Amino acid sequence: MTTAIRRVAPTPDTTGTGRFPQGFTWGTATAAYQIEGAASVEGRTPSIWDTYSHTPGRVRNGDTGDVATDHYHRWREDVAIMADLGVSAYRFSLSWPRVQPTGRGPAAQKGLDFYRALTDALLENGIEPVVTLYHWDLPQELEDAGGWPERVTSDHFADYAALAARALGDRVKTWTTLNEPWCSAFLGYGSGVHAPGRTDPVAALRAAHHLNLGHGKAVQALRAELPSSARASITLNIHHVRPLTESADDVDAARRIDALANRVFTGPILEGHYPQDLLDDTAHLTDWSFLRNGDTSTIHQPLDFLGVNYYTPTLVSAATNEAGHHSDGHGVSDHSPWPGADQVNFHRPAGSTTAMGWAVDPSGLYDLLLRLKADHPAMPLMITENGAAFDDYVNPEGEVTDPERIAYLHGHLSAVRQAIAAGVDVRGYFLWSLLDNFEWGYGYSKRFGAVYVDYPTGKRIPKASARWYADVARTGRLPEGKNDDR
Ligand code: IFM
Repeated sequence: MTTAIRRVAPTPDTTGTGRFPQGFTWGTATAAYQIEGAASVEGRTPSIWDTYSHTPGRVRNGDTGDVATDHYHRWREDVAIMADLGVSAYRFSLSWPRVQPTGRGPAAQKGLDFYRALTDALLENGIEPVVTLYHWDLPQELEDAGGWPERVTSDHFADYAALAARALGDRVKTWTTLNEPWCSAFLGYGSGVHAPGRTDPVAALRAAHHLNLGHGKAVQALRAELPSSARASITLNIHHVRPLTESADDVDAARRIDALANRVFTGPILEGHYPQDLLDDTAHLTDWSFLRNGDTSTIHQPLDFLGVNYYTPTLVSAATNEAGHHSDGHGVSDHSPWPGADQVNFHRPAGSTTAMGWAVDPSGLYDLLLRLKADHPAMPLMITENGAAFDDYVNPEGEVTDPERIAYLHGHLSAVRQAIAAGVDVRGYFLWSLLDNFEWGYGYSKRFGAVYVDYPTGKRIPKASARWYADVARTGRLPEGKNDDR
C-alpha cells in the first residue's frame, strides 16, 4: 500500500559531517545521446532524438547530438578523468540504435565493441560499469511503427535487453532497464517537449504502460541471460509532490500528480497493480483496455534496487482559473504532460534556483527517501542522478569555479546521509553529470557537468566541484562547516 502525500520531516541541516557507510558507491552518470556524438558512424541508425533535434524549432539554438562531447572518440580521456577523481562507479547508457540498428534483428558488432572497450577500461581502473539500457533514444524505425504507445515495442525492448546482456554480461554486473520512463511517456507523447514530440494524452498513458511492460520483460530477459549475481533495477524520477496548502483541494491536486508522476510506475513495478485512483482520474480519457490480463505480474519483477533521480520538489495547488497551467519546469508546451489533471497549478517553491529554474531544496530528497522507505521498506535505493546546472564559465586562469554546485551537492549529500541515519537503505550516489552535455530540449545551453566541456574544441576542464566531489568520494564524508565547501 502506498502512503498518501505527506510531510515526513523538517528540513535537514546541511552541515552534517558524519561518514557514509563502508562500501557506499560514489559514481558519476551520463547518457548516450547526451555525450557520445558519432551519430552516423559504423551502422548506427537515427533515434527519435536525432529526428527530433533535427526538426527546426524543437531544440534551443537548433542544437543536436551529432557531435555532443564526442565521447565516442574521447572515451579514454573521460575514463582517465574518472580514474583521477577516484569514483567507484560510472552509470552510462547504451545507444540502442548503435548496438541494434533499427531496433530489431542482429547486433551491430562495432557498436558492441565500443561498449566492450569502454567497460574493459573502466574495470581496469577499478570503476564499476552500471549500464542503463534505455535513456530515451528509441530507434526511429520503432517509432515509425508506432513507438511506445504500441505493445510490440515492449517485445523489441526485451529482445534488445537479451542481446545486450549476452554481449556485455561477462563484464557488467549492474543493469538498469529504463531511465525516467515518466519523461519518455509524458514529455515524449503528452506535452511533446521531448522526442518524439507527440501531444496525445492517451498515447502518453499507453506509452507509460508499455514502458512498464518493457521493463518487466527486459528484467526477465536479463535474468535469463545473466549470472544470478547480476543486479537488475529501474531508475525513476520520483517527483516529491507537495500541496501548496493543506486544503482538501490542494491535497487532492498533489494526489493526482503523485499518481501520474510516481505511482503509475511504482504501483505495477513494485506492488503489482495500477493504483485505482489513477485509473479513475483518467477514465474519461481511456478505458485502459491496452492493459491485458497478466501484464501487471509481468511488470512486477523482483529488483535488486530502485534507482532514484532527484533534482527539485514539485509544488502544486488546485487550479483557481479555468484550466490549470502546467509550467512545471519540464519545458514549455501548450499541451499538458499530465493527462486528466488539467485543474492543477504548478508553483515554483521559494528560495534559490539553478540555471534550469529549479528550486534548490534538499529537504525534498530527504522526505522522498523517507517516503520510499515507508512505502517499500525492503527495497534498497540508489541515487542514480542528482546535480545542478549553473552558468559556468572558464575564468582568465583557465579554471571553472562553481561554488553554487558545491553548495547544492553538499546540501543534497547531507540529506542522503541523514536519511541513511534515519534508517533508509541508500547504497550509493551518482552525480549528474560527469560532463557538460546535450540537455535535451535546452541543447547545450545548460551545464550539469562536474567537468566543463569547451564544445568547439572538446577540451575537458574539471570544475572545482569535481575536486570537491573527489574528496568526498575518497574520504566518505562531507567537509565540515559551511565555509569548507567553497
Ligand atoms: O539531463 C537529464 C538526464 O538525461 C535525465 N535526468 C535529468 C537530467 C537533467 O535534466
